[in-house]
Amino acid sequence: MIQTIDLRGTRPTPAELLAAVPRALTDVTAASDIAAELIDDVRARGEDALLGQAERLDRVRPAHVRVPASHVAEALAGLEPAVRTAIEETIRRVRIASAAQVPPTVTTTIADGATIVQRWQPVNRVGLYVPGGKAVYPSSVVMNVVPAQIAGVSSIALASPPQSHFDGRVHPTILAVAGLLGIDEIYAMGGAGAIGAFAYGVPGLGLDPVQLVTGPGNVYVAAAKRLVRGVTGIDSEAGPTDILVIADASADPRLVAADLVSQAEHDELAAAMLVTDSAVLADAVAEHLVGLMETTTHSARVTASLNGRQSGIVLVDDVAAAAAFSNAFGPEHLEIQTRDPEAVLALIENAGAIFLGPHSPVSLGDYAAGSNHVLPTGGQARFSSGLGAYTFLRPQQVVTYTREALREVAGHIAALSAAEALPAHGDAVTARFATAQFGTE
Ligand code: HSO
Ligand code: ZN
Repeated sequence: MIQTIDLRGTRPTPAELLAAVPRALTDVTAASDIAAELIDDVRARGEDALLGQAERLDRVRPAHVRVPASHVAEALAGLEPAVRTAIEETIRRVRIASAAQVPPTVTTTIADGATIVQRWQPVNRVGLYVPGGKAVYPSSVVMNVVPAQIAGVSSIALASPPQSHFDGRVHPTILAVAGLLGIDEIYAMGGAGAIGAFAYGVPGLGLDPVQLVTGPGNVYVAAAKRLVRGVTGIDSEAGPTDILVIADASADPRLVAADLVSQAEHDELAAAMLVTDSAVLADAVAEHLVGLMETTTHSARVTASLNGRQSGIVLVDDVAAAAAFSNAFGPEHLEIQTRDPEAVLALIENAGAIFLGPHSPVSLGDYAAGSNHVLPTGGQARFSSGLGAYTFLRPQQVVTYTREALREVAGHIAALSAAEALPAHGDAVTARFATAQFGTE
């Protein structure tokens, strides 16, 4: 049975709210030593190391680490038509939403003749990791590749573990989706070793180092991303998924329960939370969950997630208190199913993605809303965002001053350079007004 926590009549601090439903701990630091060994092995022995790691960890030796074009073509030919159509529609929608994430170039005039242009420059080359363990998500290929393409990244490599069920090939649906997106640099490699290969390159494979590694993965992948950060950029570290639903008496308990189960289906450690001011709704949802836990396909996993300490139904005094709880939690996915969802939205600060009203379930966002489903987990929504075109873009400032505009601030630069005992800084400015070349004044 899912736990119920009654916070009505209390005024908990954000820290106390978090302690009430602690997230499942995944110990990235503990995985670090093993991840470091795997990365070092790839740096030292290249392709041989990747093949050895595949044999040991994926229990299959791929015939090729670099996936031949024929494997992609075969996978595309075998893709079920309904899945192909669905993926194509997802791609179309994510492209539209991602295009809106590219900020415009902005020119700011600071003073007469003094301008700063802020432009957004894509990183040159990215490595996208697609897990292949208990979770194989072709939809995540779309969610990683499309924003990178929309941002203008010119070189995109993809890695996914070789599958023992498919003769050491990358999962065919992943290959097919990569094919639909025009990705032709694909590697059958997984785990921490794959992250190391992206960061440092593998000359024997023709794999050049990337500037940014993105994509989810298990705790070893997260540890590897932490280790290579600085050598290459990374997106956020992915942990177990979570959903938090804010609902009042107007919500349909059947739908709330279905949405909680939909994310619990990912992982025993997934967190599923309902925060409500209605004891009647709370009871009804708890009852529906009992039924669903038994009948749902991944019953054992869903039951473990919903009955875990990280999941629960939280009773609060009103929707404002529910919003405060959610802000402290920083959910990856937040659903608002209340009489006036917009009014609750106005109170929300921290969330990876927000789903408003009864017809916007998280699974819509997972597959076909157009929004991105790679979102900050583990409370990272308090300081970071989901994946988007902006993930692959860097703002750059371009400074242009005329001689007259420079003269206006020359005195300030001289004063500050003297104050910092860096007189050559000031001299670089005064030189522009004192030499024969520039005229004397
Ligand atoms: N809900 C997951 C993404 C996903 N769902 C992939 C289905 N497939 C994390 O946002
Ligand atoms: Zn999902």
